[in-house]
Parts: sequence; structure tokens; C-alpha cells
Amino acid sequence: MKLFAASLVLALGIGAAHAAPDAAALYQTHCASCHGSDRFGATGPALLPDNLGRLGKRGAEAVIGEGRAGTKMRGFRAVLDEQSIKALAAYVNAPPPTAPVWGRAQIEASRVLTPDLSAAKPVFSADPLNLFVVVEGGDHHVSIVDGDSFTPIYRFPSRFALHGGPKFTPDGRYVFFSSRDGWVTKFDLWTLKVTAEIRAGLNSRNIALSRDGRHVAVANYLPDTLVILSAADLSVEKIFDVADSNGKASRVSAVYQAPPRDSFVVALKDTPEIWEISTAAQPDPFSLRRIALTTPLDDFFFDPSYRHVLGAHQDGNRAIVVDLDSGREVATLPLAGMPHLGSGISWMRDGHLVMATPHLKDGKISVIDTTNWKVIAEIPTPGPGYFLRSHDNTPYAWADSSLSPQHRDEISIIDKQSLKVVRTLKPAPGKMTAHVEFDRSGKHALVSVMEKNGAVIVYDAATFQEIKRLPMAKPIGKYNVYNKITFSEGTSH
Ligand code: DHE
Repeated sequence: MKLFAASLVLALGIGAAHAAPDAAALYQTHCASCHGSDRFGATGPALLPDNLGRLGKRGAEAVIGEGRAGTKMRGFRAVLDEQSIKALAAYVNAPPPTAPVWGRAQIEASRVLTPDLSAAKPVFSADPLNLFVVVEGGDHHVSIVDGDSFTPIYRFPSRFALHGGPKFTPDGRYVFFSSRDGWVTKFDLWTLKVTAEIRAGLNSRNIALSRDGRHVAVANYLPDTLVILSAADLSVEKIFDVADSNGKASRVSAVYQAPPRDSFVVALKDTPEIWEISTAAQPDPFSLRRIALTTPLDDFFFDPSYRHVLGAHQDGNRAIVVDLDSGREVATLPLAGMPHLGSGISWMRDGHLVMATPHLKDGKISVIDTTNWKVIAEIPTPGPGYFLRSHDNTPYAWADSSLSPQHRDEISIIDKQSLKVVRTLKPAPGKMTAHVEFDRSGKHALVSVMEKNGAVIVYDAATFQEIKRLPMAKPIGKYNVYNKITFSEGTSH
């Protein structure tokens, strides 16, 4: 009898040893308590294809097997065999059975308030306007650093995977962070406490703060919404279901504030429109103006007057200039190499206002004359990079080549008048180095060694000598309060 059963198993190719793992059951047993039974995230991040896009199946297998250092994610190799790990990685990379819903009710239910109004002044002696806020992606923390002594004064755990520049209230007291998982966190830089949090989306791109500091706009990929929150307590003020005039839904690539226009400017990913949303209290708060384009634009640079917006064409080879007053496209520029216009900066040269942008695919910085929208120079760098930074008080702009496998550790320092690279730094040979931020005076430049055992390195911005090295866990970006609230010309806004 035993022999018969065994041959039947062999004949049918079935049996306990060969049964495909039940990924849904494995998920509920091992993952749901941290990532939510619906995979929308809980104490751990959401496990949905849109959120995991950068990790992919292979990356997910590695994280499930080995865990993620510096986070609560432990490895499961001791309890799950290879097949189960693969099945789980495929499961979390596949769309969930029912489309995720994240509307007003879900957003409001996620809000946590912990206000602390006790402090009439900062609880530390450092200059509150010369603080640096450092986002450490390695173990999902934020450090607050004194910008005069370059000493960390506080460190706290953040939401998983903060991304993009934090946004500051005009007085510099509060800072708002956004995470790729849609969480918005309000932090009080005087009391050094989180005062409110809300999950405004399941997969968010970035946030913007209105000119008066009263409203926070959140750009979402999932769902297709733009959410406006009250900056006071992060309560929901308005939700735009984002769609073109014919009702076709679109993801939101990014939202920016345009202070002189008292508006939010919104880039739509899937439809050829820019939205401008009024943040003026009168006559009609949050009124929407649609600007029709010939193509969707991704990444934006604004000229200092905020009249013109330069947007990257999705083909990665062009940029289009839109006059926000007339609502018309007024120029097209050849900008091959996937310009990263969100990192663009501007300065005066020979009496002309120029802007410059790095590229995500080509090793060069393109310099554009904004008076006639012509590319006037392409400064070669060792490789493609993400960021470009300067300051009103320095003659130099600093660019990384962090997307080049061979030159990811190099920083090019460019003279803003001659448009020549005057120095190349290699702060930590072999390690990805990117993102520069100046202190309030422009006399020091802080550079990130963006690795797990990384560092923020303080340089003398005139002599390029290293002054101090602060060990940090993958410091992604760092932001100086004064430069941010004054919209310093060398920083992205
Ligand atoms: Fe970013 C800003 C989009 C990948 C680090 N990034 C931004 C902004 C956008 C954007 C729209 C502006 C937000 C703001 O400040 O309001 N980033 C994108 C992408 O589309 C891209 C290429 C792919 C993606 O996965 O989204 C991308 N970005 C990255 C990274 O891989 C980086 C290097 C590390 C990370 O995410 O962990 C990264 N992005 C940053 C940083 C800023 C940023 C540090 C803020 C720059 C600043 O100084 O203001």
C-alpha cells in the first residue's frame, strides 16, 4: 500500500516536498504583523509593487532572507526555505487582489497628534537658524546638527525611507518630512519633538509648504491624489482626485511652492498638464488652474521670479519652458542625458541669470541662459549625478558623479564664472558621495558619504580642506534651516 502511494506521488509529480509554498499564508504568518495584513504598511513599510519598484524581486529576496541592517527587519533564512523566500518576494511584488483604497477616512484615521507647546525658546543654545537637519537613510533616523560647531545635538527615529527635501515653516521653527510610504511628519526644532504625523498616501513623491506656512501639499503616486493638509495639526483640508479634463487619472510627479505667486505648482506624471493651485486665502482657497501642455513634464526648475518653469520631457532629451503667466510653452531646449531639473540652481554671470542642472544619465552639468533659454555650456564631469549645490557667498558650485560606478566617490567643484572644474575631491575613496549643503554663511560645505557606515564631511568652502567628519548612517540629504527659509540661490527649493 505504501509503495502504491509513493508511486502515485511520483507519477503525478506532487507531494509535500514539491508543493508550491502558499505565499499568501506565509505572508500572514511572518509579515502581516509589521507590514499590515493588507500590505499597506504598519510599523514596517508598505509591501506593494509601486513602493518596492526600486528593490525588485531579487532585492526583496535578499531582504527577506538576510534582513535589513539598522531596521527592525530581521532575516528569515533560518525559518523559511529558499522556495518560500522566493514565493514571498514574488507575492509582495505582485499587485494585491483588491485595489488599495486610501481616501479621506483612511488618511484621517492615521493621524497622530503629540503637540508640545511648552517651549517659548529653543531647548538648546545653538543658533536655531543655522541648524542642519540630516536625513540618515541607513537606519531611518534624523540628526539635528549645530551649524556653527558642527556637533550633533539630537537624533531621533524617522518614518521608513524619508525622501526629498524636508520643508520648513517661514520662521524656521517647524520642519515637515515626507516618506516614500506617504507619511508626513511635523517636527518642532525648538522642543526637538515630533508634534504630528499623518499618512497622506500609500506611495508619495514629495511635499510642499505654502508661502505663509499654513498648508502642506502632498504629491502621491498611489492613489492618484494631491492632498492638502493644515500645517498646524496636519488635518486634511482638501483632497484632489488627480485627473485630466476628460477624467483620465494621473499620478502626481511632484508639487512645489511658488512663493511670489502664492500657489502650489503641480507636475502630473501621466497627463500633459501642469496644475497651479492657489494658496491665497481670498477669493477662493485652493482654486485650481489647469495649464495644458503638449507633453507631460516630470521634474521642474523655476526661475527666481517663478514666472517660468523648466520641465523635463519624459523622453529624457529635452526640457520645455512654460510661462506660468500666459500658460504657454515658450521654448524647447535640447538637454540630452536626462536632466535632473529639481536639483537645478541659478546665479548671475556676465549680467545674465543662468541656471545649471546635473543629468541622471550623462556626466555633465548643462548651463542655460534664462534670458534666451539657450544652453551656453556643458561642463563635463566624471559621471552622471543627482545634485548640484552652491550658495550666494561662494564662487563655486559642487556636483556629484554618484551614478557612475567608477566615479561615484568624486565631487567636482565648478567655478560659476569660468564654468570650469577647478577641483575634484574624493572624500571617501570607493564610497558613494553626493549631496552638498552649505552653512548659513556659505563658508562651509557639508558633503554626504552616502553609505551605511557613512559620514557627513565638513569642508572649508574656500580652501576645500576637510574640517570635520561626523559618522552617520547613510546620510542622504542635509538641509540648512536659514538657506531653506531664505530660498538661498544655490539650493533647490
Ligand atoms: Fe530623489 C529630492 C525624485 C531617487 C535623494 N527627488 C527629490 C525630489 C524629487 C525626487 C521629485 C524633490 C522633492 C522635494 O524636495 O520637494 N528621486 C526622485 C526620483 O524620481 C528618483 C530618480 C527615483 C525615485 O526612486 O524616486 C529619485 N532621490 C533618489 C535616490 O535614489 C536618492 C539619491 C536617495 C534616496 O531616495 O534614498 C534621492 N531626492 C533625494 C534627496 C532629495 C531628493 C536627498 C532632496 C534634494 C534637496 O537637496 O532638496
